[in-house]
Amino acid sequence: MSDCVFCKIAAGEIPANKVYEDDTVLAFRDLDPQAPVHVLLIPKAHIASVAEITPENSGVVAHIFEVAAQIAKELGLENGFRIVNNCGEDGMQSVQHLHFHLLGGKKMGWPPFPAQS
Ligand code: DGP
Repeated sequence: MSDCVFCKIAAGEIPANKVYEDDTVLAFRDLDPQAPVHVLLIPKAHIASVAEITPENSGVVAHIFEVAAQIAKELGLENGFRIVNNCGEDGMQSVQHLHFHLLGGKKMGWPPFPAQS
């Protein structure tokens, strides 16, 4: 997608602080970190969101989680971490290219959202 910022990062057209790359997956530091470790994992091929995952493209999602486990070890997150996906408007997704947030290096809170009536 020509106007997709994460497609541009995957293509090397926009710089990113990469922590992992292979033929199908890229991981890079979030520019607005919410934890001491905050890495985004994306498929290089454009998938808009979790809502667009199908039997045909879901293999890369499994691979993303394999990579996440590897990165977590490499970045010293032996005590645990959180993987977050925001999907769609209600999920507060701001970049319309599938991505998973790998967050760690501090004790997380739960629930992750303010209570509402
Ligand atoms: P989300 O709200 O789940 O769609 O998260 C999008 C994240 O992407 C947000 O934490 C900020 C990050 N982000 C947006 N643009 C860029 C960029 O150009 N470079 C990097 N490294 N991160 C970006």
